[in-house]
Amino acid sequence: MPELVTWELRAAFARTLSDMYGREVPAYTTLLDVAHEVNSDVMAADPAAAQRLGSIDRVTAERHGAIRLGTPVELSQVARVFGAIGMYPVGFYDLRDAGSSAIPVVSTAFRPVDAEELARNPFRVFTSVLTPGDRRFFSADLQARIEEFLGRRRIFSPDLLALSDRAEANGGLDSADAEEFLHLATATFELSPEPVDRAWYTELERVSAVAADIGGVASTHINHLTPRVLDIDALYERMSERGITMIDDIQGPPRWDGPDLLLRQTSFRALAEPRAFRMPDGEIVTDALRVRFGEVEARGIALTRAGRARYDAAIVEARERAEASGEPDAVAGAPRVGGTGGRGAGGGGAARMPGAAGGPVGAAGSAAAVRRQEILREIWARDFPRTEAELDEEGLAHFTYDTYNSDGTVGARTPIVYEDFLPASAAGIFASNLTDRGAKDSTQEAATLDADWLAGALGRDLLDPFDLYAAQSEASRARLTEGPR
Ligand code: OOG
Ligand code: NI
Repeated sequence: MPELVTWELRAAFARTLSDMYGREVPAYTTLLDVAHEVNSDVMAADPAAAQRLGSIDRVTAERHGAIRLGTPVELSQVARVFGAIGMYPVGFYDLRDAGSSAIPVVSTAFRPVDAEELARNPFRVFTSVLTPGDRRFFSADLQARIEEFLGRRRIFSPDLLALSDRAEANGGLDSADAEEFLHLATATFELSPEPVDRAWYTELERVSAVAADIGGVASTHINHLTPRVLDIDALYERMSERGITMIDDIQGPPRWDGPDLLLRQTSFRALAEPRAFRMPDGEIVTDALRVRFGEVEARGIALTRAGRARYDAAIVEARERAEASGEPDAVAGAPRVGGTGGRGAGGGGAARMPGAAGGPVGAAGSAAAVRRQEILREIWARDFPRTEAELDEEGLAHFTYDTYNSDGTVGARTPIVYEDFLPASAAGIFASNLTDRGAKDSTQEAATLDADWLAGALGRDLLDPFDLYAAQSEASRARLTEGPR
């Protein structure tokens, strides 16, 4: 047995990454403090309810991060690094069409897959790759120059990859190797001090800030690290009280009096951080870039395909209704076009108080956001049952089962927590950090990039989240010894 087994290595990596991010992005530390406060309060009020979707130890340690890569080769390499810590690619997200902004990436999420592994440490990383072959965003000439630039950079060192392969093959690493792995892996995701080529960065920025963030620099970085909170509405208010301006909306399902479903997320905008730029004449100047931000999430029950179809339809309906009442970009939480960047944390102005417009508690920032929450709540009341039992009976959500009753019905069900992401919310998180929508020419041809393409790029199976939840539920039924089969 290696001295640190896979899950211990994963937990250690989540910690070293969190320590690094806390040192580099102080607002993240504030977010962690507030998340801890909120979680303690929710635990104190009702420990059983608080832990319905995971133990407090799991929730306290729980984080997700996000990275953005440039090429299929980089994707296959990061898959080895995450494979070393028991994280595998789950799900395909196409953000090119998921929102109203130009986001030229497709994505997956690396995470543990087995229930026991998730319970030990559920660290996950949302991982995106640039799509330079998509003509709606990039000309053939620009594609060639991007690929040339990205082909020259090396993000993952040979030492890190060798240690990763050894860890995956042996189910862990001995202490000295583990320390080296953690050091190299964490350093890979730090913000690089290397000067950024101003002209190249600006050229890519004209297409999309995301393209510049990925293809404009010779490195990658973790761009946020998200804690899990048991009451995201309370967190939103307390962050605002501390003077950190959150985006307008809590994305995903509304606050309501039924079970927590899927995932609710909100974020604060990237802070301006000093970066060195190399100007065309060779001079190095310091300017600011906004590339790292903060996000928090609350997790709910995993929906079945049928439940998810109902969710997706509800989100579309809510957006249409909000648009009809004059609020474009409503549910995605995207910024107004042409925003100047002044709405972020530290962007001046007092924090907005939620509910200031007289809206119900739980609505986020502005009067418009309050209205969007109301629309969502109306749709939820109409479309989703208010109890776990009904969600199960209608086949809308996933559960595990402990016993059968004598009449053949299930005696005790436990909801399966949603471990994945939501494309519309992800697009909203991207968009909330862009100051304009970039340029997307929809008359041009889209590149065909689907789950099979991504699996090929990763060099691994791409797992389907719905299949994973269904298998977990079925396995619990199969384990039942009493009752009908
Ligand atoms: C990833 C955004 C997606 C989430 O929580 O939906 C994400 C990114 O900005 O790179 O992290
Ligand atoms: Ni996120």
